[in-house]
Amino acid sequence: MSTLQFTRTLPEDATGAALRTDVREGLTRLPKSLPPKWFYDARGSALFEQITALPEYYPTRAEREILLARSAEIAEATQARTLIELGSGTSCKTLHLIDELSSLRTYVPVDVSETALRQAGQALRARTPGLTVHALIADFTAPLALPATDGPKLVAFLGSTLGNLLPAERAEFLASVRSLLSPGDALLLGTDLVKDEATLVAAYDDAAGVTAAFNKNVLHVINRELGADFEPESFTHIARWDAEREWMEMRLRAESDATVKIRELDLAVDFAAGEELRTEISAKFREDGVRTELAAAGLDLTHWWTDEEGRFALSLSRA
Ligand code: AVJ
Repeated sequence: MSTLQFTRTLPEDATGAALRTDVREGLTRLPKSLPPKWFYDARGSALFEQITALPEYYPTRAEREILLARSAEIAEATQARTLIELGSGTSCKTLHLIDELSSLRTYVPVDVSETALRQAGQALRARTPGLTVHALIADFTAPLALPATDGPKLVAFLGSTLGNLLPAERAEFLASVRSLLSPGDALLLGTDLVKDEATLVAAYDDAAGVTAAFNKNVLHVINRELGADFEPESFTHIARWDAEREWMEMRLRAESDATVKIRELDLAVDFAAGEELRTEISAKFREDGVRTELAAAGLDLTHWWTDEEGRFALSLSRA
């Protein structure tokens, strides 16, 4: 019989407290910035799901192509008995990998969204008899306490979410992942690759305007959660390639002078006409850079797979 279990390691108000700190810090410094994790309320998550189906947004399809082509090899190379997926969301892309991992006993999806975990857990339980699903409601950017499970372990971090962290945050994150692993365990990492600027900018500034709505959603989240009076329509969505740092940036540009009141923070924030608020970086990678960042965390890159068009990579590395 399959079993389904949930553990919450996020205190009930952790999210609210973290949002208040991030908004106060990010909006009282220059240049202003907000961490991308606050896009993802129910509406933001639905908009992100729409983004993954846009013709311009290739990363999700490219990563799925690699997972379909390589899951058998991943199973063979890892012999994993436990799969831990960080930021699992709906677990959609992972189903094929789970099917191929014949030695798998336990799946540990980790996400801040209990709703997404419940849906994924129910679906998996129906689909994969004999699999223990132990869902963790947790913020994977904070230190994780994992349930005791059999090795070898495989940690999966897909979707190029690593690219949403700044380089110093990535180093800290990879070191904390490494600390979860024992010799013989592995990390499966999805990374979007450096490519021509036009392709990248189109992926983050689609013709239908879904990414623009997703970007502005963070202002709706702050309005609702912190009693702020942002007028999302008076901000313009910007997607820009930083060729030096090799990352995409999403920004929101204030179109006129404005003062925004944030009631719950007892704070008034001034925007000058033309001022830009950074809402996301999405770093793009090269094989050498990924190998170097993994090595710095004590992980040895053993496999590097890309889609046919060379747009996206999955790598396997070992502790
Ligand atoms: C969360 C990493 C998958 O950076 O590409 C999509 C989020 N932002 N469009 C990315 C996102 C704008 C996305 N990931």
